[in-house]
Amino acid sequence: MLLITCIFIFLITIPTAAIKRHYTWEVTYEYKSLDCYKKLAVAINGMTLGPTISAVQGDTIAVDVINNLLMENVAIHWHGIRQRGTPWSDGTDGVTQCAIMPGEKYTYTFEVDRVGTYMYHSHYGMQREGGLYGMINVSVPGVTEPFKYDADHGIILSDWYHHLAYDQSTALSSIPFQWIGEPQSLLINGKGNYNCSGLTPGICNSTNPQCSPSTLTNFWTCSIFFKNFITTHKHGSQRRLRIYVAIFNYLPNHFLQPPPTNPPIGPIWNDTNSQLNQSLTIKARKGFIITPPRKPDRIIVLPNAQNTINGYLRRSLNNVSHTLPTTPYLIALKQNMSDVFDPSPPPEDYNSTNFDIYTVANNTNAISSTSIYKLQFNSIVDIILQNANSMMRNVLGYGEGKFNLLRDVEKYNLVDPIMKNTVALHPYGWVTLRFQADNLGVWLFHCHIEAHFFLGMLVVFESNVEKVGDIPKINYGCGKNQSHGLAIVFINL
Ligand SMILES: *[C@@H]1O[C@H](CO)[C@@H](O)[C@H](O)[C@H]1NC(C)=O
Ligand SMILES: *[C@@H]1O[C@H](CO)[C@@H](O)[C@H](O)[C@H]1NC(C)=O
Ligand SMILES: *[C@@H]1O[C@H](CO)[C@@H](O)[C@H](O)[C@H]1NC(C)=O
Ligand SMILES: *[C@@H]1O[C@H](CO)[C@@H](O)[C@H](O)[C@H]1NC(C)=O
Ligand SMILES: *[C@@H]1O[C@H](CO)[C@@H](O)[C@H](O)[C@H]1NC(C)=O
Ligand SMILES: *[C@@H]1O[C@H](CO)[C@@H](O)[C@H](O)[C@H]1NC(C)=O
Ligand SMILES: *[C@@H]1O[C@H](CO)[C@@H](O)[C@H](O)[C@H]1NC(C)=O
Ligand SMILES: *[C@@H]1O[C@H](CO)[C@@H](O)[C@H](O)[C@H]1NC(C)=O
Ligand SMILES: *[C@@H]1O[C@H](CO)[C@@H](O)[C@H](O)[C@H]1NC(C)=O
Ligand SMILES: *[C@@H]1O[C@H](CO)[C@@H](O)[C@H](O)[C@H]1NC(C)=O
Ligand SMILES: [Cu+2]
Repeated sequence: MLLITCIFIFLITIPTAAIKRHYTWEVTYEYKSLDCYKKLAVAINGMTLGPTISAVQGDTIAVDVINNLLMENVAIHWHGIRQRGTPWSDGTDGVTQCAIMPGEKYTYTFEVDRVGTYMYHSHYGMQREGGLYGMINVSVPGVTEPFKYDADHGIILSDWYHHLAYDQSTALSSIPFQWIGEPQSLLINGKGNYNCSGLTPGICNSTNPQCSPSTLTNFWTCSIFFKNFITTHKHGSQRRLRIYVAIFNYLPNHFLQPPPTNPPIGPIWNDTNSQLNQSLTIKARKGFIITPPRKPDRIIVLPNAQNTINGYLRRSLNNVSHTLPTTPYLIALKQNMSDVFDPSPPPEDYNSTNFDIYTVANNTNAISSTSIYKLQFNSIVDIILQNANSMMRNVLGYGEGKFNLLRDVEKYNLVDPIMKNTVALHPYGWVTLRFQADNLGVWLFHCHIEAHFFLGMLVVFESNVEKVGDIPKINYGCGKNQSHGLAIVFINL
């Protein structure tokens, strides 16, 4: 289980001359050996990991995405970017836009209005697992940061499976359900190292320069330490563990030399309490605190579970497994279409009296729905996640065990909570997020484990779409707004 977490540092805004940065990205499939094992990867201008977008706060980013995948759509989400005034550029297939079809071009235009380190990634099917992701670095020049450091390196970690995203999505939507297992590698900045022993060098070549560690020294400039990456996945009642080893080499130590000191022994992988303690120690720095609103107007409780729907194994929040409509919500809501999604409100609470989080019933039936949470403009919303996962929110509290509204609200940190766009939810734990619904549009809120998202572990929030400006016509074109032009059919005579 890998969580990619972005950490934000808030700095005083200094007005600078904002510029427009224009990029042209061609998306293709290429054979890559990112962990030494050769497989198809999605590339942007030939690169997997994609290019880093470096910008200054206030800049406008315009990315022309050309889909040259031939047989597959694309949509790119800019994770952590608020998209104020440009909700159509959020890049979520089925929510804000019709995915970009092969051979087509779509231009994402948005402002990077806050400093920070962000990422972008595909939001079409399970394509992110295919390698479509990269970093966004938004800086503010001329501001002295409250930390002293010699260098600033961006690090992006990701799962890497040797099976294609198609294999994975087919396995996950089969009867009987086939779990995709743990990733074969974890990549650090798009590089990893798989054990090629027993495989032919044509398939797995441990000296391929595309994989680590041979190229890591180009990028790390400072002793070696080894880091164990641990992923766990709770599936049914089994818990599986895998340890990945990655190497960061710090010069002047030669990268083939062992580290001069032993790596520190961290807490064991399943020591939930120390993970919880770590989450609790992270607070906003004095002088950079964004005080959360005192009270919520609405509380939405989202317990998560694994359920069955018509024999298919699904993931649910509050016994609802979400399915996306063929017409994107933004388009449907803007045009007042009444027959695109289920208009009834999804559940926002549940009877927790006898709900035992430690022995949740196995695969009970759930419903599949397209219903969404409509948020009143500017209202303050609390989301309580009960052992679930994954947006820019004040993180008020973490806890272990079952969330108890009367007891646990007292524990909220209303003084110096941090803002996050991705949050770790600890096993059998809960987390409360608070935000103001002041961003017009339709927003996807979901588990950031691609397979869980694929299985329906998502909800959709709407904030007054009628106030949203004109949506670019290119966002239309699917579902109810499918072009009624001639379909091109190839007939083999
Ligand atoms: C972000 O950009 C700034 C300004 O160019 C640079 O100093 C910094 O090292 C970059 N950070 C990362 C993580 O790339
Ligand atoms: C690679 O796999 C082989 C065969 O399974 C094993 O003998 C060897 O120890 C492994 N190497 C590493 C570095 O784990
Ligand atoms: C493995 O990679 C090395 C370095 O790129 C290359 O010289 C060698 O020919 C490759 N071996 C095979 C069998 O492809
Ligand atoms: C944690 O994992 C270790 C194996 O890595 C196991 O021996 C231990 O029982 C586990 N502890 C708990 C509380 O699950
Ligand atoms: C977590 O923090 C609590 C309170 O500070 C402490 O009693 C406990 O020992 C810590 N647990 C771990 C595993 O670090
Ligand atoms: C989901 O449904 C099952 C079976 O009806 C029930 O036991 C469970 O409490 C429900 N869970 C939630 C969160 O409502
Ligand atoms: C949708 O409904 C709103 C509010 O009732 C109205 O202002 C708007 O013109 C309608 N839009 C369309 C496309 O019908
Ligand atoms: C919640 O469940 C308990 C135990 O089954 C029951 O006594 C109580 O009436 C339920 N509360 C509501 C509001 O349905
Ligand atoms: C779920 O299924 C497993 C394996 O079949 C069983 O051991 C466990 O007791 C079940 N849990 C519940 C709450 O029914
Ligand atoms: C989308 O489809 C609806 C219903 O068919 C139609 O009324 C509307 O004009 C279409 N909008 C666009 C931009 O094509
Ligand atoms: Cu994301």
